[in-house]
Amino acid sequence: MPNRKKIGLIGAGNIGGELARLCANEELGDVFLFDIAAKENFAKGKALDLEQNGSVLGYDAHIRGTSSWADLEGADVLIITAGIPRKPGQSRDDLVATNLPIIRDVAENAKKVCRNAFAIVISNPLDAMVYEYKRVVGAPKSMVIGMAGVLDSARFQLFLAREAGVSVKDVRAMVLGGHGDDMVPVLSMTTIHGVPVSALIAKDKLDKIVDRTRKGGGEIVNLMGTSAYYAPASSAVAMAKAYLRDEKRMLACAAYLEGEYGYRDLFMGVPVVLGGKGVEKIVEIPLTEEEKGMLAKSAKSVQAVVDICNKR
Ligand code: A3D
Repeated sequence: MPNRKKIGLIGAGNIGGELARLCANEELGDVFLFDIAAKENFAKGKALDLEQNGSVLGYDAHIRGTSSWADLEGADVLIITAGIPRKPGQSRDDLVATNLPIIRDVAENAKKVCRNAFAIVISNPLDAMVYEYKRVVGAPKSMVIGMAGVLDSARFQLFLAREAGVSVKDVRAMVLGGHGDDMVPVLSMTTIHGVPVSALIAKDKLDKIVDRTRKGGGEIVNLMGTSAYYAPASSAVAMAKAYLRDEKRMLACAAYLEGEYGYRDLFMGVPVVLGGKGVEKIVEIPLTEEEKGMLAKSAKSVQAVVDICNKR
């Protein structure tokens, strides 16, 4: 089946299951839902349920649950959610101790069986985990990316739409920087169908929305006791689709920086053009002095977590 793409989903938990459903529904390729040996049957069960779902919904995708890396041989795309999600009261950075060894294990195996795959990392703390994945695999910067900005921008857009009383479809916004509490919602570039958002929403309301966006992940963790998974999965699938279908989408993603925005040897959320060659371009947009300051603060936080990882 030379034309069928192979998609490896590493981690068959909440996001992994939703990723499999979306990839199958869009018929992006054959899906391998991977988890640790203790959860192989769980992954197999989810895969079977989702294949049967295709008979009802009318999609035809092969979905296999597995705990064998050999099944990932030659995968075109890997989406990595392996690790634990946050619990109420935890920060994303609290996950380093658990998720760092997991991401190293995943990267070591990916390096052996599918080092050329376009890899999208979702595991938290995102910017440090995607850095570690790239470091271990030794993949080119165009082929490794972190999912956060699409999700954070989606949250920001929703809150703005609800406040302005308009459809979320008409709000355009981008959230840059690290995937932490000091992420940078770029207000200067945010519009409602081309109209600057500051003309339609009062400053005090905008400030509250920026704050809610920054804490958007925590809000859901506090409600559900675990991380969000529908919107995170949709965000990653939008990125995978941009690669598989050479869509040239401009999306906010955690990309490896080599001087862009004044940062080097760091993954952080920036606008990128995603197409058939992976990260085809990092787009440098003009930021206000205030936004540059916020980005600097965010970069410092990301670097601090990377430094912790480098010492372990
Ligand atoms: P969960 O439902 O617990 O699934 C994670 C799965 O990873 C579990 O089934 C584990 O068994 C599996 N796993 C553990 N170790 C390995 C390993 N070595 N190899 C393969 N699989 C393994 O979590 P989830 O799906 O809700 O979240 C997954 C990750 O995404 C967490 O780290 C979350 O914090 C993160 N997350 C990130 C965002 C971003 O926006 C970046 C949003 C939401 C969640």
